[in-house]
Amino acid sequence: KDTVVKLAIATCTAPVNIAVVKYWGKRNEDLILPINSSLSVTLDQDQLKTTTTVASCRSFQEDRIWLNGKEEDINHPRLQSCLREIRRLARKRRSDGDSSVDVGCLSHKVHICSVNNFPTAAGLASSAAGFACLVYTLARVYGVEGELSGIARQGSGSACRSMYGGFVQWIMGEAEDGRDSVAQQVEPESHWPDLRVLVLVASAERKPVGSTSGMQTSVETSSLLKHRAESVVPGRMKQMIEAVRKRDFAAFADLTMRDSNQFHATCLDTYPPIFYLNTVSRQVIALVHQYNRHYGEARVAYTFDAGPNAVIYTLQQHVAEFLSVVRHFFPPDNNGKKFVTGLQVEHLG
Ligand code: 2P0
Repeated sequence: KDTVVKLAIATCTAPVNIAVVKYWGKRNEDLILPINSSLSVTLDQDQLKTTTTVASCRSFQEDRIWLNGKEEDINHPRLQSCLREIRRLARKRRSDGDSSVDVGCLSHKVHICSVNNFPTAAGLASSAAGFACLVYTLARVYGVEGELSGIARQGSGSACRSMYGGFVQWIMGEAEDGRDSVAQQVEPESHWPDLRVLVLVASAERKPVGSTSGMQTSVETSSLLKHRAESVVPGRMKQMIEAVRKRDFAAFADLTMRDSNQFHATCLDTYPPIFYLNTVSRQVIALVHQYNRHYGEARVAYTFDAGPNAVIYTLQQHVAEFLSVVRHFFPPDNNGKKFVTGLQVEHLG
């Protein structure tokens, strides 16, 4: 019996989320506390997602991590924050009498293996799905349940929103220690079944300025960002939640596009300025407005994160027609279109 080695193992998946009210700027860099609340839609589990396996074993000498098959540095401060906080929570729950916490595992090292099902060429932020998945899977191995978005937040801000499905808000909170800066589901995924997401890839290149350093410079230099956080986002969050609750696509689309535009305006107001959109992005913006104008109503909405690729929100009944319009104006080249399971990812020209 001495040769039996106890191994605890869990595999989980977490999807990417796409914000319609954007997070941009921190008030606390270490705890990852934002200057404004944000709201996003978490994609389906069968779309863009991260799959993570965590194994814990007495014979492991050290914590280790592999991302997409390549071993990475486990000492990354944000990884360390997540590991430390989950272990701290597990110990606390255990001392509070929660018998589902696996005490044996707690003293063991972990091996973490994480893969994305989408090509990095799609240029979509993977840190949200990645840290959400890591925190959730670690929690499973240790037997911890309940509110974990505050820990995922410490891996990457946007990760806290991927801890829930459907329509999710990240409440900025007020506490200095971040205890009230957590994600909350506004409506479940089943709430708006005909809402669709398309990803239009305008460039597969790496973004020139990463989100973390980009938003830091914006906080330091952009007065527009301060105005946005203090005077625009609070009202917009209320309006967006109402649009989602009522399934009012026209209002949802209008708020989504305005918020994306204001986020990119704050990037331009940052000094030196940050340019995430390119010529193709601007053509997509013009096309969407022309398409909506043609019908006299908002049928399609664009939103852009820290890169030139457009994420399109529309309703199921408009997908085929809008895609045919996109293909007409951006005929696929020889590299052609790419499809990611369940979600249409279209490469533009
Ligand atoms: C968002 N983005 O709300 C916004 C819109 C990009 C543009 O959240 O420093 O990778 O890890 O907290 O979460 C990207 O920022 O930054 C992001 P960190 P994160 O989705």
